[in-house]
Amino acid sequence: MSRIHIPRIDASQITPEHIWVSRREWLRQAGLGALALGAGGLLPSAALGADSPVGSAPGNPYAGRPNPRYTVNDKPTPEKDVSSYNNFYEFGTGKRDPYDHAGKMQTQPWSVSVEGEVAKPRRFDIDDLLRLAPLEERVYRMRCVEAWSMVIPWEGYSLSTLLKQAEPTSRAKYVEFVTAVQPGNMPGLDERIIDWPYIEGLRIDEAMHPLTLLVFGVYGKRLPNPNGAPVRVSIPWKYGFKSGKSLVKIRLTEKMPLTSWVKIAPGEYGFYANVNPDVPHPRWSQATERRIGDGLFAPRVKTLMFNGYADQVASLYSGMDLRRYY
Ligand SMILES: Nc1nc2c(c(=O)[nH]1)N[C@H]1C(S)=C(S)[C@@H](COP(=O)(O)O)O[C@H]1N2
Ligand SMILES: [Mo]
Repeated sequence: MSRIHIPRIDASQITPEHIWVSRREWLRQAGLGALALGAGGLLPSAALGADSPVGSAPGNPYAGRPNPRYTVNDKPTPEKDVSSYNNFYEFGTGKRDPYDHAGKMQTQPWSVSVEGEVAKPRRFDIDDLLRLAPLEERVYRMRCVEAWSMVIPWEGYSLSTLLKQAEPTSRAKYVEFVTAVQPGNMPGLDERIIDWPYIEGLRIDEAMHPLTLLVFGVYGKRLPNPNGAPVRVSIPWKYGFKSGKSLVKIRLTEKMPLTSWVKIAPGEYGFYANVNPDVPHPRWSQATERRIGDGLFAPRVKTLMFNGYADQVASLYSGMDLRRYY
């Protein structure tokens, strides 16, 4: 294992906590903005349904403020494809299985514990998490290891915001993501492909990178169950399998976690799993991808190094042999 690179964070990327507008204040401003423009972008809170975590707040709690710094210009994938063409093996291995079966997953109440190498271990319920910071809308590319891709407008905030709350110790070198297991509600658990729960992980500097997003919504709405309700991560420069859905635990560790796909097939899936058109999967090329929603006859798209995020993340891997650390 090569040495750990400490991320360089320039001051402009750090938002001091005292200048965060409170979530309620942001919602108020968003509401006034929409009224001033005459836009009909706000949903009555009743329309959010009984499971709306902040149902009493005015406006739509999932309409994050667009963050152009972390938004790509590609045309977003149609909303119906984002939730109906998917991988979520807890519900089966078919691309439509999550859409057909994830409705039974219980997402309320829900909490996420942050533990391990932290000074302040804590369990956050969903309301706590939503109150931590205003949501941003970021349109991210998503590239599955199976060579299909999407462009998804997520609503969330940087995972670093949450991790800082727990105060990682100097021994925290990795972050492990543990996702939900609900026997009875997840028909895919019977297929014993994965030793449940589904586990993923990042190096600490990857986890603290501002692009690594803790996601609560998509398309301005609460996350649908097939996309990992009520909270998941999105790491846009890595293959989709790194982005664990329906998180229940985040554990900071000194040792590299043994992640689900590395455990199943270490010769095919590495811990890093950075999108890399130059390193083929042993059984297929990673040079191009099929954009879901473009139609079956649309030309394939060239896959970009780090999924197009090289300017932002390549420095995390300087000096590493990316053929070896795939
Ligand atoms: N818990 C869990 N998370 C998961 C998976 C899974 O099977 N279980 N599949 C991964 C894979 S392979 C992909 S491509 C993405 C797909 O979901 P998304 O389109 O909502 O990002 O979820 C990832 N996260
Ligand atoms: Mo995937």
